[in-house]
Amino acid sequence: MTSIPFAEFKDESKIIQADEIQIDLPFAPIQYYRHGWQSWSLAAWTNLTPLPVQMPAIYHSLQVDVEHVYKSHPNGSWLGAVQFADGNILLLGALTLDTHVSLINDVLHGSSVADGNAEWFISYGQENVVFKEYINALEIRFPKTKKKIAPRVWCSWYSLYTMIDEKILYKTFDALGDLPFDVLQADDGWQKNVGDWEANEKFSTGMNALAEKIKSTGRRAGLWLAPLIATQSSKLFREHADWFLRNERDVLVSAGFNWGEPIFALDTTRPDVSAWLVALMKQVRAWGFDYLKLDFLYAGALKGKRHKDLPREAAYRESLRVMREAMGLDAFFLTCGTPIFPALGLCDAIRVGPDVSHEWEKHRDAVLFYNPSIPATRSAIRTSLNRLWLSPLLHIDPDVAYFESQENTLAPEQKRLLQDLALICNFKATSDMPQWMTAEELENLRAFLNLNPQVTQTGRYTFSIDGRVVDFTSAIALPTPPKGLMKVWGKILSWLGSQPFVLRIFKVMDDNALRKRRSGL
Ligand code: 9PG
Repeated sequence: MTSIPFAEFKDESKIIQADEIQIDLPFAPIQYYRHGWQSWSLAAWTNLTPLPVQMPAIYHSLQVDVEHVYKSHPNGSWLGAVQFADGNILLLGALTLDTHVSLINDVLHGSSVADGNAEWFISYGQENVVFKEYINALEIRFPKTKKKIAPRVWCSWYSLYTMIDEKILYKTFDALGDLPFDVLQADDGWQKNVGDWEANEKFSTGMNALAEKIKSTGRRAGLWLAPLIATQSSKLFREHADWFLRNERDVLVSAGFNWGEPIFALDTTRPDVSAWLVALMKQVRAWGFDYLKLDFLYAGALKGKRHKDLPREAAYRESLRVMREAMGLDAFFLTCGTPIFPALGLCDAIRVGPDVSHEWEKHRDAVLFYNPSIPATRSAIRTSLNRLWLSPLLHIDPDVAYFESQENTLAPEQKRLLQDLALICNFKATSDMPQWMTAEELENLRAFLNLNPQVTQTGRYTFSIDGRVVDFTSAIALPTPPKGLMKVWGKILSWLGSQPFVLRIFKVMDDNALRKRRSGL
């Protein structure tokens, strides 16, 4: 254990090699910066009282780092920071993977599970200066890939969800007319199953034809895949059960529950799995797609007994390197649901928050479940804004913005916040169906896509965009944790929400609502 006195980094930041490190805080802190493990995990400045454990537990492996979810002290992945009453902050941030930071009784602790090579950056001072210095140090360890311009993307997810077919997509691509999009991206719904990455019966003319259709409109073709997971019902899982990650007791490691069934994680350190991933990436490129959104990537970094005995994040990073090489540097590579640090330097863009939704916030999810990872616009804005400091390293994707009001309950000012966030991140995407939009909304979308505003940050959550003041404070606060009967009610609902049969009923209801939504198209 290495202990670093305040005097050593008070005036100048410091880099220290140590597997375990601790810093006695010089003053009492008032806030802690928690940095969640993957895209969908919370990043936020919070007070020092423990946060409730987010529910339902069935989603833990899919939303947070399960290895740390029950810790009550403020903690986070790779870095942690405290703020003092005078406004200054103290940051302890790793420069290596497989590291974690916690605050226990006014002592910041950094720990590592990869023995012998952990390295830490320590700095004290003004928040923006400290994070800038940290980024500079990170950039040396995780050199950025040559920065491409972030394309303007239309993605199918946030309107049609899994209810896509080639007829509706082709119609939509035509209806997008000459709107200045660079990429049209098909999301979840084209594949036979999660794990079986072939066109399903709704894409009967095949994936080549889909890419061709997109390219005929003058845009690049984008595709969603979740290459590191498979559902229980997939052919991949049934035929290659030995490819999937198991724990020390030889039990399959859960990668969560989605699409109405359990999902499992590939052991990417197996040579046969790695060869399969390479072939998959080449196949997707051969179909004609060169914008790849790879999703549910956290599964590659779950704890388990791997073929090669590597720390879990190192194993995951190696799988990203393999996929990156196979897809080629000329592809635009967006990682999603990804542990943040292992992806640095290997992708072009990273999703930095949970999914948006056509609702601001659901009381059940935000308050009763205390879950900041379930899709909701407010949660997406909160976590993305708290990860803006990453932007010098790579493109940061705050998820899509909305413009239409037919299928959307966001207030105009809430939609505006999402649009402004996209301008600040300089990553513009939407899923809005032109068929649902008024002439005015279409013009707003066009103006947004054409805009390259002057952005200055004026405070932690305030900005000036071409001279206009934008304040995100209303999106930032976390709900007050439920107490008494509300807490009990939350637990009951969460128990119900962890029952596969209940989740299947919800899925049937969601699918019906979706079918109704798209019936007019
Ligand atoms: C496709 C989608 C979209 C979306 C991704 C990802 O249960 N969850 O917490 C959960 C979070 C995110 C999520 C799905 C489930 O969405 O972020 O853009 O591609 O997958 O299935």
